Amino acid sequence: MTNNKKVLTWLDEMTKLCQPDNIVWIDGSQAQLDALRKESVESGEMIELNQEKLPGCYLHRTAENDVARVENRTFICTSKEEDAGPTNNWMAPADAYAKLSKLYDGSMKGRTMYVIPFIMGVKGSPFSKVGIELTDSIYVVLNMDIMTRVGKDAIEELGEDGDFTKCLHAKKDVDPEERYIVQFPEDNTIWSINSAYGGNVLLGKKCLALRIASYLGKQEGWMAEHMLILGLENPQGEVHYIAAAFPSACGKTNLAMLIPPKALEGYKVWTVGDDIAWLRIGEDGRLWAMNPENGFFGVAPGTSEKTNYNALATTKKNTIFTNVLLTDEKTVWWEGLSEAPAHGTDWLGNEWTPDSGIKGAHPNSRFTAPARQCPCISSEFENKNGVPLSAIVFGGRRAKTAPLVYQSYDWNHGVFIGATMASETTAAAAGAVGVVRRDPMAMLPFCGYNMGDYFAHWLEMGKKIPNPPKIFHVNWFRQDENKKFLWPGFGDNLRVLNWIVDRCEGKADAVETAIGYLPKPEDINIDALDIDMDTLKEILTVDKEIWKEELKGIKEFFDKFGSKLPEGIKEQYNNLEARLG
Ligand code: OXD
Ligand code: MN
Repeated sequence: MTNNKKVLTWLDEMTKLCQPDNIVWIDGSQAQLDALRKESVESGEMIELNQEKLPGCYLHRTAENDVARVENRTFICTSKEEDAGPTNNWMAPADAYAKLSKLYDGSMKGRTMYVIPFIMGVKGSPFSKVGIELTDSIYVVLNMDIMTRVGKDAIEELGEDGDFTKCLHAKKDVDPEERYIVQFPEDNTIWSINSAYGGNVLLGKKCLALRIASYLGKQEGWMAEHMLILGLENPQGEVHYIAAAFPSACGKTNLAMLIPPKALEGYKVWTVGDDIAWLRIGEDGRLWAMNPENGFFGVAPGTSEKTNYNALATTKKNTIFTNVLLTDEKTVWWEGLSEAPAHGTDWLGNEWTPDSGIKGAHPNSRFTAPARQCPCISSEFENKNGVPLSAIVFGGRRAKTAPLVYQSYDWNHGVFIGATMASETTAAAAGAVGVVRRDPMAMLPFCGYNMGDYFAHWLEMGKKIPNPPKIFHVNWFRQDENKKFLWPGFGDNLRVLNWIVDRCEGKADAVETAIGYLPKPEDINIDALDIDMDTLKEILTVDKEIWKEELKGIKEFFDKFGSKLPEGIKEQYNNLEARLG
């Protein structure tokens, strides 16, 4: 399919290593993909769902031990350990290649190796990057076809001499003890072995679009961020674009696809991306954002018509479900979707009833769905130039510390706010509840290099953007003394986004506090909301004593970075300390 010598040489090398019986190039044609779907159903790798109710939809079950990303098996392999930094696992590249080569050796004997050329981004866009994934899994091929742009277009984009990310995946025995997800940023290479679960094997997503891309972005002067992108249209038809980063369990997908409450009729939220944003400085001096993905790899449990109508609607056709419950009529179900069916087959393939005492769908079960099927997909989703950002929003789940919303004083202060992002653990995750986890820019598991250098890159970018987006922090999760949530969240978060946009437009006033600019309570629209002014005032308070405690946690976290912590961040820390008195 290509004469690109770099591709052919690498393919030859990897073929000798993995020794597949056959090699199949994925051209992206429907005929080829249909044949693969048929083959995977015949082999049992996928289950065809009820084609009347869910046309083009399939179910896949992973191994019981292979249901999530594995951060402790994920490595950043740079020549120098300090370039991976204190928050990443590190191996020397030579050691990693040697160790993993033994595992890949002959791993595809008796199997087919699929060669998937793919583009992260739109063909012909200055943002886009090409990757080629070699895999022995049809599930990976079919998911990559949804999540990225695969086939001939990618080969054309690559050209005769273009560079690409070399992605190698072998399913092998799915042995968790020998599972590795390894990034070699200096070689633009990703090696994944012994897993067949989405985040570990769809190498365009977290591995390329965040870990490798963040490294490339630092070299090339752009940014790869773990952010949703949305367009907020006001009743006058004007659209402002916002990118937002949240740790998990903060409602990122819901925000990306927000449905305005009745009281805010005339507003619309358009989804440009639900997970990843690549940011570049535009010719006009603004920061522009593009979603490099082509689909959503969303968490199923909790998704319902009520919580996220748009996400659910996106999954009604051409979707691959992973580890959800199969109903007797061959449709799908998960906890939080609707009333439980009386009988079905659980994610492990066992007979299930609501009395089984275990969940029907795995808590991290997923849907892989084409973004274009989303009812609120933005008209700019495939714009080669991306969309210009008015605001960047960071968020976290904090019971007391962070107010509903605040704005940074300037770019550097905004970088500090992102770098000190944190969330309190919920009962959904194993371990103690309410423990503060620091997750700078929600990039902790996804930054492909030393996070100290990453903060420095953010500060450097700020110097180069003539007209930067304003930076905000939100917290939908403030609680009262009885642990009751004080803010309704979901669609009503639009009320906060509106204040953010008003600030960007210079239309709203603010109160200057120790941590940043806060809204005047009367500037947040609470029409038709079951919330009174006193509650609103409460969630807009900043308790200096709590923030002084917060400073200690921030310091402890920053100390990890030693001399890599940029002066600009230290300065912001000192400023905050001084403002808190
Ligand atoms: C995801 C994640 O799956 O951030 O998007 O873990
Ligand atoms: Mn994510």
